[in-house]
Amino acid sequence: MSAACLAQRVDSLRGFLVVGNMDFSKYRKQDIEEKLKRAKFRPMTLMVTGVTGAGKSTTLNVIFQHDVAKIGNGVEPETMRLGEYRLNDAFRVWDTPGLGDGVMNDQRHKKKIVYLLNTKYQSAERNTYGLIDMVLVIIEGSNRDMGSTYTLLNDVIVPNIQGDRVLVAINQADVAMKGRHWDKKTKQPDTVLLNFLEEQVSSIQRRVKEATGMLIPKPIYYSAEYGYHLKELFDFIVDHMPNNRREL
Ligand SMILES: Nc1nc2c(ncn2[C@@H]2O[C@H](COP(=O)(O)OP(=O)(O)OP(=O)(O)O)[C@@H](O)[C@H]2O)c(=O)[nH]1
Ligand SMILES: [Mg+2]
Repeated sequence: MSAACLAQRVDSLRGFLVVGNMDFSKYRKQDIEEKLKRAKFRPMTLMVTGVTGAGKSTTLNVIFQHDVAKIGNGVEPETMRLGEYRLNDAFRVWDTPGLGDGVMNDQRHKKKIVYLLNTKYQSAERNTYGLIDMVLVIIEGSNRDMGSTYTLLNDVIVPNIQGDRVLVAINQADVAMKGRHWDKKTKQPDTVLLNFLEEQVSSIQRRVKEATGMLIPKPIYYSAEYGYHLKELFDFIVDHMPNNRREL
């Protein structure tokens, strides 16, 4: 076996260990296919966005079960380019660079995201539609940089895609209370942290409404690092898939 092949095996094994035997390329595939058939478009294309260090790339790596996206050290922004990943022939995801990376870089990153949100394709009937069907905004559980999240929502997301195509999810549930009340063995929060996360969900939904005017579905919380609520994250996305193409 070549070194590259071995490395890939190790990577996929790591993903396997994190989320058990969950294979997201097959999970709810039939359901997704049926939704797309009714909506008359294919594939479903999701853009993942959020401030730098929120865990966008980590989330994609566990869903795809190997290292598709480069993960940062939490200080320097890691993803600098837009990148497309295919989970299967019905579902694609675009990873994006995170805001909160200094004024100049943020301008550059915003431009890339706006460009992606305005990228069009032509259907067989020669109508044009937006490439991105839906946006997932990832927030980190500790709420370190909510200012950048609101800037992202207000300056980039709201003006460029319909609000009912936007979902918010809270990652890093394990460190939402600085690592307290998280059981590393069972990979679960205790009741104190659970209550805290539930409150956070309501407060973020309310704060997003106040800051942007958008009424988003109740966000879910998860931990990409521990594979906690990843199935719920995927369900959240599939359950909110749009039922038509995006007019542009
Ligand atoms: N504790 C904890 N750390 C996490 C979790 N998810 C990601 N991280 C860590 O957070 C850091 C940043 O993760 P990335 O996935 O690179 O973040 P990103 O959102 O892609 O960042 P940019 O590419 O810079 O926009 C890494 O050190 C991850 O290991 C999580 O659920 N819990
Ligand atoms: Mg990244």
